[in-house]
Amino acid sequence: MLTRLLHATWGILATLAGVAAAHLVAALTVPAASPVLVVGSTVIDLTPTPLKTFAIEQFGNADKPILIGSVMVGVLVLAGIAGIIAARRLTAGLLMLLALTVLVGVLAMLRPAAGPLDLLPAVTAAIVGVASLWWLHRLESSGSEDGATGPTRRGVLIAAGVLAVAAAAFGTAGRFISSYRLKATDIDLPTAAKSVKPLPAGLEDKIKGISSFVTPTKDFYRVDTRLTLPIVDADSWTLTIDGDVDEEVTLTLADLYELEVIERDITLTCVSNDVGGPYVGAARWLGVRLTDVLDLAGIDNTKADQIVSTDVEGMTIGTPFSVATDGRDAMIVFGMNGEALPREHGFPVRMVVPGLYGFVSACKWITKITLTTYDEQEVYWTERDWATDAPIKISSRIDTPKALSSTDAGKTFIGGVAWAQGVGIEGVEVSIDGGAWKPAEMGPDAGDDYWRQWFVEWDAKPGQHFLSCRATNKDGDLQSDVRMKTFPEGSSGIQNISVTVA
Ligand SMILES: Nc1nc2c(c(=O)[nH]1)N[C@H]1C(S)=C(S)[C@@H](COP(=O)(O)O)O[C@H]1N2
Ligand SMILES: [Mo]
Repeated sequence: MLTRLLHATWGILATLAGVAAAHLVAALTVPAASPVLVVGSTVIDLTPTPLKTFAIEQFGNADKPILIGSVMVGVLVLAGIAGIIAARRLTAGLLMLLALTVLVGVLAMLRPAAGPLDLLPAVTAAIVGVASLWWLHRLESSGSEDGATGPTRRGVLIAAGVLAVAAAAFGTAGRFISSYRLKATDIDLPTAAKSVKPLPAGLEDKIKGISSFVTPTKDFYRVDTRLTLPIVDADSWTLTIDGDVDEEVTLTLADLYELEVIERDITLTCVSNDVGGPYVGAARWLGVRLTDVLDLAGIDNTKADQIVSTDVEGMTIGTPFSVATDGRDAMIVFGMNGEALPREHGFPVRMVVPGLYGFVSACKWITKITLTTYDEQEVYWTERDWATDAPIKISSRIDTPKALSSTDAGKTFIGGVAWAQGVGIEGVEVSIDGGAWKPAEMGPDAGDDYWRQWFVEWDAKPGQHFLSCRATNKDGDLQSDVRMKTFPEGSSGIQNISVTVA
């Protein structure tokens, strides 16, 4: 038993050294081609939609660390088995390890937009992993053949220690290099042709716990399929407009800056945001009009009904052509809240279309815009049965008090935010313990594409209470009370929270 454990450890150590060396090589070349991330991304892409929705809703932004952890555990179990097999038949154990790295290599190359460099980490893992396992077993078996246990045993242990230290060093170096390369790059942003007024002060100073009127960039929700952030170089980045256009064009960042630069306040929402959920944020976006960009390629004669955005890694997002070109402020964005777009949110350039959920509009790290039809091309989410045309539903959220929290009895506030991008929020009503709907006081209005804060005063009496809110847009449409799940076109229903007053 003990020897088995030891042999499993050899397999695990050899694999760790291989994976860490590969991670280092990936950090220097293509970070996303690191073996654990390749397996993780494949799992994400193959995960059935209901499970993915469940993971996003249950684990929130912890879904990725949980996934990486599980992949790592899976890999190490297989590595342990390879170690045990190698003790019986060295070739068989080595072949098993090799087969694992070949699988990683194949998965790496199957990723959209993969280039030859993507193979390098898997090759590194194969060489380092297989050589390490061979080394450990050779040292060990040379010991047992001689019958000399002492010094050779020590030799194996020293070798094991060397591998452990090497793995830790490779891993740390990889992390260090990645984080260095991920540092925000300085770019000189242009200013908007017509400067927009600073936003009025929000209610956050008055109503403790309410979402701030502008979401600070560092707190802005992040939803994407990626395990590592793409490192895109702003100087060599280009945006190509192709497909059913008069003439294909390719633009640099400097070319974009030549167009009329606009700045808009827009609230972004994820289709995976359940009633009362966190995947919504409001920011001031700097960029150019999508239609100005499309006009450079010429779209007067186009028969396209879908705009497909492709990111630097080949991920695709499809936007209804008629919606994006109906006069709303659909944007190609390079600035967020007065700074360059952070890597998390699409550096150097992304799309933002007010009124459409992010998964059908807000492609980050965009590099190509293709005018096509829904018949001709399916994109990432529609391949997974999500809706193609998904307008954001009227919605409102209670930020304070928090669901299931306890509050002191006495005068307090119930407050939150509401959004109805494109039409704008007229008002919000609140119901306490199922009582009559009572209008809330509204915060400032920064335009129809932006959310509004709201609050009511509440004289909270001891006991358990139920609080609900609902919004009305400027067309007089009331937020739907029909309960719908996030899949396939966004949640609806009335948030109803329970709080305890003591
Ligand atoms: N390239 C790319 N762009 C993407 C995604 C993605 O997975 N990859 N996710 C989309 C989704 S589902 C949403 S809700 C928004 C979220 O943008 P944020 O992370 O900046 O908040 O980005 C969209 N753009
Ligand atoms: Mo989303």
